[in-house]
Amino acid sequence: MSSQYSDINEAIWASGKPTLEEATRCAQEKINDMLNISLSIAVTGDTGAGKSTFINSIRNLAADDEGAAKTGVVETTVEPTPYQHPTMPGVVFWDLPGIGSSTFLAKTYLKQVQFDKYDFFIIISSERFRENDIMLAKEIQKRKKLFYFIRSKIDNDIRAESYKRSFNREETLSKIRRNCQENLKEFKNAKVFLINCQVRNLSEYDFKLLVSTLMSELSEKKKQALIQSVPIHSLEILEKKVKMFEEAVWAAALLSGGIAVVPLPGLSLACDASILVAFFTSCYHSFGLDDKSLERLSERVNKPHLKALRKSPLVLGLASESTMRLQLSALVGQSVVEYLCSLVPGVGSGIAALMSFGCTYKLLKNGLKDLADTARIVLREAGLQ
Ligand SMILES: Nc1nc2c(ncn2[C@@H]2O[C@H](COP(=O)(O)OP(=O)(O)O)[C@@H](O)[C@H]2O)c(=O)[nH]1
Ligand SMILES: [Mg+2]
Repeated sequence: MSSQYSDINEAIWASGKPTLEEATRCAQEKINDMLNISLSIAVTGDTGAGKSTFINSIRNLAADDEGAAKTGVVETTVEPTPYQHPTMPGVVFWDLPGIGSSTFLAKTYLKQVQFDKYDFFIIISSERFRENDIMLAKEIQKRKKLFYFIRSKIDNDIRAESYKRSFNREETLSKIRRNCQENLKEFKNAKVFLINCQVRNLSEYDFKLLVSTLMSELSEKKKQALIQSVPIHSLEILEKKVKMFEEAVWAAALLSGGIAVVPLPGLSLACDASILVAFFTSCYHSFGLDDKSLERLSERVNKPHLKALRKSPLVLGLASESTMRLQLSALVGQSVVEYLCSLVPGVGSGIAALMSFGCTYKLLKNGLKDLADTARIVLREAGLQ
């Protein structure tokens, strides 16, 4: 009995909430947000601006990868086309062909594309933003939605300028930035990001800034979805992901450790062990540790040995979803926990018999560290630190 009490106290302490009820409520919200992510991003701009290229890159796909949007083609319709994230189907990028000629009013356009279903808009241009882009942004603003401008193909500008004797990279970038701001002066705080949309080079200019700006402006729920799904192009982005999962460990432990008060309606998670599996699976995909992501990364950075890096038992256990599913169908409840315990270092096999907040907390923490360390090694070997 006393260990049950100390367990509850430990969970309440970890949550930072005053009571178990509040801690449970907060944990359910957090885990629900984390495991049922949904994000709809509208990407618009003129033909040739780089929409399809950007959509592929942010899904970590090259133009010729399976499921990639076709690039270099002229759109003939204003029908929005959805592109799902390869491992997170709740994250959808919508390719919205530009408004086109000025005969199309921004209002009509927004209605036609059902603007309400998007969490925010990205307006891409490879040159000056046109009157139509500006009109569209104003209409989006009136509807109190977020919008961001991307000035694409920055690599081309830099290359063109680099032949000049007086070339200075930073100055050139500042000049383009100033021009964009001037071009968009109707908006007090227009946010313009200079981007090379191609997948190999996505991280070169303002992509990190775009991610951190979105992180600071989106709601907690959408922030979770964004940071989970965004491709890892730098250690900074990986660490943001790790931190997000670290902050959810107490919540997952509380919900799966058998001490949570009666679940609130709407929580779609059925059994305790499934939270643990779902947590690790989310980390695994978010850190880009699945075979396909590793393969694409090794091609992108031209380092074939990445695929052959030694993987920890937990990574291998999560590697084949079918294996995991098999394990799950053959095992239930405690056995799944026992199986996970056998994959995670420093947890010990007898722990499953004592399932409690403290034990699940340790299992989740150590497992997360194992996956994060693997991702850090991959990044270092890929030369992306
Ligand atoms: N160098 C460079 N080329 C780009 C960039 N973005 C797109 N492109 C190229 O521009 C062309 C048009 O891009 P696409 O994504 O099809 O434009 P969309 O019509 O807006 O979807 C393609 O050949 C892309 O490879 C970029 O940032 N840098
Ligand atoms: Mg396109």
